[in-house]
Amino acid sequence: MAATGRSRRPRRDRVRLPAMPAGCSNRPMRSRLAALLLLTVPAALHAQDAGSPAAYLAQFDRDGDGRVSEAEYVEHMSRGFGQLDANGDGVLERDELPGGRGRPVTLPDYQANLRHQFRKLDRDRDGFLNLRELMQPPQG
Ligand SMILES: [Ca+2]
Ligand SMILES: [Ca+2]
Repeated sequence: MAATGRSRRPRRDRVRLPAMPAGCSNRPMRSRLAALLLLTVPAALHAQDAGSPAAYLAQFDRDGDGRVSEAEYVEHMSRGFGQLDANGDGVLERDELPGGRGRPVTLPDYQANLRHQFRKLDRDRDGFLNLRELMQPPQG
């Protein structure tokens, strides 16, 4: 192992968010992932609606410890799934997806993606999202 300051992360572990929702659809996997991300990304956007970042965090923070655990994150973000799942069958069909495109997404798929996103947001890897981590764009 090279003892340079920063180690290389395996590329395959990184999921890049499209800056624009449209655009990247060169592969089916891609567009599906893009659809998943579209469902889960707008955290920071919602926060502006919620009034303050702290109020936004409080929506996640069930146990009131001022930080968001993975379980809290997945639970809260999964509500969006329930809202989108108009017929309540646990699958987001194409017509239930934002933009009306992409492949069907099951709740386990969706939650796996949320966990993945949580790990990316948890910059200091303490297993919780603080306010700053929660509010950052889900990249890097
Ligand atoms: Ca908490
Ligand atoms: Ca953290």
